[in-house]
Amino acid sequence: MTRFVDPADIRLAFSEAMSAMYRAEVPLYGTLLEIVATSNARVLQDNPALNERLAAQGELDRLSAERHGAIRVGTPEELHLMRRLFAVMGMVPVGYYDLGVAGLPVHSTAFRPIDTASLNRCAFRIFCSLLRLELIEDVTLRKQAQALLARRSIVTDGALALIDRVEREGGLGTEEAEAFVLEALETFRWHGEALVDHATYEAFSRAHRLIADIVCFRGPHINHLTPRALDIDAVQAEMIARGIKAKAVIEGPPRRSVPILLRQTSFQALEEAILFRDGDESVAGVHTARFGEIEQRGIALTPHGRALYDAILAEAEQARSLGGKGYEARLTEIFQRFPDDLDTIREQGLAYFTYAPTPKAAMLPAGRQLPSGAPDELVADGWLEASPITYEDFLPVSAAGIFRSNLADAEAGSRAGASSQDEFEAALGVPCLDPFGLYLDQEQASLDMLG
Ligand code: OOG
Ligand code: NI
Repeated sequence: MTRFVDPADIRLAFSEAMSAMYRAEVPLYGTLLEIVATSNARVLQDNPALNERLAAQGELDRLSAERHGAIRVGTPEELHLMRRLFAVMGMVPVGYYDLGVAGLPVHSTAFRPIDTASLNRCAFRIFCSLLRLELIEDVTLRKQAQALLARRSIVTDGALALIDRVEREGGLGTEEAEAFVLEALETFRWHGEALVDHATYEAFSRAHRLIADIVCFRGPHINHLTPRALDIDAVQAEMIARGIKAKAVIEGPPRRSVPILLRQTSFQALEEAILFRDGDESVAGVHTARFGEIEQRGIALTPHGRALYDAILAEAEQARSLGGKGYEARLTEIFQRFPDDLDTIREQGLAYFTYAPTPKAAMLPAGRQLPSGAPDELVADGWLEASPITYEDFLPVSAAGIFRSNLADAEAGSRAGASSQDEFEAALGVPCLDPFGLYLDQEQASLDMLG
């Protein structure tokens, strides 16, 4: 029997190759990685218990490694191709994010691993957005966009052949996996030459800067990578201290003793030199697309917890105009309504946990079962230990904030056509998995193990 390389190992090699490519192309991103590594090391030094826990979970080695990146594609066919390409690395679409409601002409999913062992091996995911061409109002411009997109092919022939092979045979051998990583990398490379002349670029830019970014280039260049920060506030402060243009506010919940969901911030997209084609001539210009981001993840919330989070955030939204410090203070104040200790969060059914027997339960004589009762009672009586499940997905309001801060002018307002998850999934060829369902399965699987 042929031995196939574990898709998680292909993903790991791919994420490392992407990181090296991005550091070479965007030196400021390398600086961000250094700041994160230094800050993470300091946190671990100050917090031996955390150090021990992460060591026990095998998380120290890849602590500061990238957790996600993002791309934007132009057509349903391109989205479909991305689904096939990421499947080779064990990444499947999870979640549907409609960014139309935030005034952005895209909708998105995240390609990610879903089982715990695979996530632990390499948690790398790709946030992938699809342009909604129907939201370009100007018909001529829309037709021009369609024509440009129809002409490009974003995956190399080599990558396509290997994707076909995985679909036919079930996997890749070592050499093929190595070849796949190199070929796949080409799709996400930066192109310093636009496909269009400067006037066309400007016309797309005026319609929306995202449209220009997606339509005017040869492929879906990776627009950021995101390492994991143990103390996102410290990294944000250090970026500012070094004169790096960081976002004014950290997206997501405020700093708390029990981190929930996801906190994110970024340095703003850089202005980069681009050559535009004007007939036979090349004309120099600039484009802003690429940035660096950091993330800090907390516990995954149940629909009930998420509803509370969303309500609080909606209330805080009005305070955005207060800017950095004012917004943070207001956010912290409003978030008082969200319980900030693990027991209360669990008892109120706000978040997901896995359950395991305590040492007391392990000492029960052979054949004796745990007493019956709800997990909460068994935790209260010292039979079970509850551990928080980490949130592995994204947040639409936060994503919109990250998008906006990286588009030179912060366009707001709504472009909401009807939300079109059905169309998105038709293009993908598979449904987007429901994140809540995945966390619930994980919680249930831990309970089923108790027998
Ligand atoms: C994606 C922005 C969203 C996140 O982490 O929420 C995102 C993009 O700019 O293409 O990456
Ligand atoms: Ni991101």
